[in-house]
Amino acid sequence: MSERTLVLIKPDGVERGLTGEILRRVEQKGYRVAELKKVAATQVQLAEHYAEHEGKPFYQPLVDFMLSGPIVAAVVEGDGVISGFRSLCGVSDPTAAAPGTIRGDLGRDWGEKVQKNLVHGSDSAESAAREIRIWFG
Ligand code: IDP
Ligand code: MG
Repeated sequence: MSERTLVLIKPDGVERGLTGEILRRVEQKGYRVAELKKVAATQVQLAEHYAEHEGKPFYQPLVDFMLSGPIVAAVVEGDGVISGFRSLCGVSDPTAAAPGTIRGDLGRDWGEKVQKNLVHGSDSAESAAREIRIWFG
């Protein structure tokens, strides 16, 4: 089986009506959306998903943001998709993210304690396996 990554369209992306545009970019790149669902994240899922960031100043704002509305979770498949989707996303800070990327084209700084940057993508094979388990069981 080819590589799989966990993609989340965060509450800002869903709220702004960008779900289709983000999935379009994934599909247009040639990746396959293998699983897709709209969910309300739970505290337990987010504590596990963002465990590496616990204790950082943006941790609680990040969790509150992820609880603020529905998210769309997807498993995306294709050779090289883990780093390939990170490239499609651009860097975390939407102001610095390059034009042509999801965060660079569609995101901006809103002056909040957490950067609302539309999407999450797993950063390694280990993270992908762990995160797919959290969101898809
Ligand atoms: P990533 O989503 O690009 O992998 P991470 O460093 O894993 O970025 O951080 C998780 C999320 O936390 C980011 O996507 C962003 O929403 C938020 N975040 C990260 N660093 C900061 C920061 O310095 N200030 C505010 N929010 C941040
Ligand atoms: Mg990360």
